[in-house]
Amino acid sequence: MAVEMTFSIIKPNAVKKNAVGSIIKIFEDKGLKVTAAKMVRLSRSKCEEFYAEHKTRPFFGELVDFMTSGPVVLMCLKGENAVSKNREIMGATDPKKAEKGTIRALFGDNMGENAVHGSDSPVSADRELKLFFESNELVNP
Ligand code: FUP
Repeated sequence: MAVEMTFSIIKPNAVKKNAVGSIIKIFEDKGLKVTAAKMVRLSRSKCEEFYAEHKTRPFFGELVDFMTSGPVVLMCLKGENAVSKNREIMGATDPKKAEKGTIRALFGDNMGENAVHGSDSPVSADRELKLFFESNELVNP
């Protein structure tokens, strides 16, 4: 088992429904620690860079519209196997298919507005954390 850092976003629909605290509590109760966090409104260009791998997908425009529609919470989560643990805690991309008790089952509205993002691999986590945090913001607290 390795201690890892992963990148998490609480998406605009979850911020709008006042679920920031409830979502962070779930991460903490399951053993992940928030080691960096900021609430921001993403610019279109930063959001397009973040989701670059989906650029040619039909839902890309809608996804960027949604992710820039209101404030989001950007976080670094740390813990044993943080990348895969976070994916388990989040649940499946489609909230209708997400296991009971997962964040997406609890707070997701649909495939796009699915409450949270979480890095899908340690390599993605590294890229995504560097995109949104300075290295001095990620020093172990
Ligand atoms: P995930 O890793 O679970 O966030 O899912 P993906 O990387 O497959 O999708 C990235 C984002 O695109 C997700 F937030 C959901 C959104 N998406 C859609 O809006 N429609 C789709 O058909 C697939 C994904």
